[in-house]
Amino acid sequence: MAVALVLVLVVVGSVLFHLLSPWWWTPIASNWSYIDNTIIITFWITGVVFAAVVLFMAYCVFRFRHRDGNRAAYEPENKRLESWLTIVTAVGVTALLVPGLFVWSRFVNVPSDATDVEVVGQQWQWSFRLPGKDGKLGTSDTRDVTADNPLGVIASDPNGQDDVVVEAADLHLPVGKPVKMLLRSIDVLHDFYVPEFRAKMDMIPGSVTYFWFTPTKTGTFQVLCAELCGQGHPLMHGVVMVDTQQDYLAWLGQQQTFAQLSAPQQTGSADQAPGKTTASGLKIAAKLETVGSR
Ligand SMILES: [Cu+2]
Repeated sequence: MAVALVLVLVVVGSVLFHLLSPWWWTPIASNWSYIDNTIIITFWITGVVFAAVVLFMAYCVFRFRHRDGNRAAYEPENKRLESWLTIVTAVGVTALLVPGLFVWSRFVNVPSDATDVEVVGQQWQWSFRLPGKDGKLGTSDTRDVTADNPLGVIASDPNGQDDVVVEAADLHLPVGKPVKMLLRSIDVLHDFYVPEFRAKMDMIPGSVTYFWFTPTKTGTFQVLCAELCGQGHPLMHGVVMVDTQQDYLAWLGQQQTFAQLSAPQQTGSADQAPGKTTASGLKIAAKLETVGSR
């Protein structure tokens, strides 16, 4: 009896927690309402099945409890029950999977007018690269990463010279314009995640993964790393600011291109490269100290 009551309380508690909980999704700021809809469908199916199974268990515990003189009927096969359960399970699993397939097909089919934006993850910071006036990103290679070329842009590729490099700083995007996020990692697995955009994907050293989205609201959004990537993982934050077209162009005008960033190296400013490395190293060391003291 007590067990049956506990099972009922688990169901009632779970439903109440869901309805009254103050924690819910952040307001959406991209075109991916399909993803929210898919999660809601999944939530309803798994929620109804959870409540039905646990309440049925509570009913059985109560209804078939031990009573002196009662004997259980032995019924190893029940064709009708088995086919009924198979059909219901098949329908449920199909309803869980099919909406996801439709959303996935939209997710990986990038609109032709999407602008490329490269995101580079490394322990434990985010950097970005935008195509310059030619509209093309130059090729890159992790083997070319140095203090002066933090993203490993291949210097001999003319397409890369005008690329805008945003190292360990905020990314800006124009509102209402589709972007294709090209995701690279130069050390371990990371995962670029902005909750408001709903889209996210793992970044795998040695390959370029991608997703696309259209920012639908201006504002400042936090970037999180959604893949455990080492000691500094919880501090791997970044910022994406979605601007009006005018603000975006103003920001873009202030950014440095790969050619500009590589220029001091050629003129022989000897102190610059080691100074930069030390600053970046100190920042990470300071972050780690904070992690250690928690
Ligand atoms: Cu990470």
